[in-house]
Amino acid sequence: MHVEKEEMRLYLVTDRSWLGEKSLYQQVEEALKGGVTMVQLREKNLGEEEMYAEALELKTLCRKYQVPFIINDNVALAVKVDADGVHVGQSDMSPSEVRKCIGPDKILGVTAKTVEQARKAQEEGADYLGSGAVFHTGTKTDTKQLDHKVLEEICKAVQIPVVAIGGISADNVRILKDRGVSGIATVSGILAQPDIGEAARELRKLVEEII
Ligand code: TZP
Ligand code: MG
Repeated sequence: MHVEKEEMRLYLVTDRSWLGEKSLYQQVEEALKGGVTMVQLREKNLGEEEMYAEALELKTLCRKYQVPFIINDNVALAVKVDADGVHVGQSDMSPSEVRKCIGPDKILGVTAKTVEQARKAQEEGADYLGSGAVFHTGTKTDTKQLDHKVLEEICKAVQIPVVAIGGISADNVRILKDRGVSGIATVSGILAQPDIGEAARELRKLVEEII
């Protein structure tokens, strides 16, 4: 499915590291109220049944706010809960395989760190790309920083929207201006903040200013 560039402005990627007293559901709802335009469930250590229940709950929540709900890596789960799409990295199932499983109407997101990967992902049916890490991040330790010149080249090389990810906060988001991204994706820029709704509101405002 084609994804609108406006839907890619502020992409929340979940992480249970920052739960505190709140549930992930509560956190995601606060972020949605603050203006998040897309949500990705990214779970690395949850059992199958718990993940199914959580994915179903979050999908229903995102539908209420009319925001696309994407699942990281787990194509079978995405199909099972009828999520709006799947996001895969370079070492996950190939984009063309994922497309076969999810069909033409779902959103397919692919991580691309080079122009070559970006072009290939687009050819294989990706609807959007995630590129990073654009700044230092403590959230994903096995990722290298992406030169912003390369980010710009990736944006120029494809027609589909590109979101920048990695270490983005209200303090540095302006640095991404003029590189051609359609939006930003963040974990800690929203979920690690004391007021999640306010953090989302501020980031959304800043993103709109630089796009
Ligand atoms: N992919 C590249 S960087 C990253 C992912 C999933 C982590 C982003 O987390 P944060 O907290 O926004 O730096
Ligand atoms: Mg992955």
